Amino acid sequence: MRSLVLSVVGLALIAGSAHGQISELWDNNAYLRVNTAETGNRIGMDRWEIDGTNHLYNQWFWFRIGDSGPEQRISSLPEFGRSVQDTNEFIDPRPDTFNIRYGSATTYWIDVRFSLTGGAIGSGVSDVLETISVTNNSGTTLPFRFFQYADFDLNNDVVDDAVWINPFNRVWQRDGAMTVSETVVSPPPTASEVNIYPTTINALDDLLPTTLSGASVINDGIRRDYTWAFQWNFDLASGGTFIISKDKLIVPSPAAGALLGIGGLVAVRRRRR
Ligand SMILES: [Ca+2]
Ligand SMILES: [Ca+2]
Ligand SMILES: [Ca+2]
Ligand SMILES: [Ca+2]
Repeated sequence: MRSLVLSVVGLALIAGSAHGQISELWDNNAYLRVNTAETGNRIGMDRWEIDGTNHLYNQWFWFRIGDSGPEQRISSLPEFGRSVQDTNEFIDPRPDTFNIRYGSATTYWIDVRFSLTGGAIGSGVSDVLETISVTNNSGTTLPFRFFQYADFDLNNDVVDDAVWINPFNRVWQRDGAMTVSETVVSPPPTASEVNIYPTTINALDDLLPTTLSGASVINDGIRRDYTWAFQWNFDLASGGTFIISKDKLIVPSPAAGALLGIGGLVAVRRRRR
């Protein structure tokens, strides 16, 4: 009996180590890293460097089915597969796009895709396009509560000036002249919050069901370690797919709050000529 238990534990350790992978992307002046092996708070996308300066502690995804019990990290599900791709070989022949699939053919798939676009060397500008797809394979409708959590530490130090979400589908965080913004292209989230590390990630990792608070701004002149999160609640019919599309942009300009998406990249470049 004891040896049977030990061998089961051994198999679990081997299965666990298969998740121990780091994926890397590069494009022009930008570098992005995804570390799904991490079991501490710095899980998932854990590095976004622009012109050699890191601006990200981490970003990752949690979910719950129904309104009771804890959330779980998507990386606690079985990893079905992952890949990196080069989508612009004539501009930059390194991998710029990351895909990963969690889940199973009898429950659900959770697919995540990150596409990195760098700016010109020295521009301080970069963009990440993100797509999350949840597909229900279970044969019954599932009430998903899906969470995105982001902890940017701009300019490679933990404290930043301010963070705000408005109107529930855009977020900005600023440190001096550096701003990160995110636009949720579709669909609008059900709830969101800004907070101070580690309140939100502790809520996502605890044993209770979490609903984001709606707190929309922290801008009182005190520099702190800010985080933000979005939540989507959706009933997903068997065979259905729910797709979340969004865009993150880092720009070295305090006016970046008005400059969202690729249009913002173009505007900044034009103004600098
Ligand atoms: Ca490339
Ligand atoms: Ca900072
Ligand atoms: Ca929780
Ligand atoms: Ca932070």
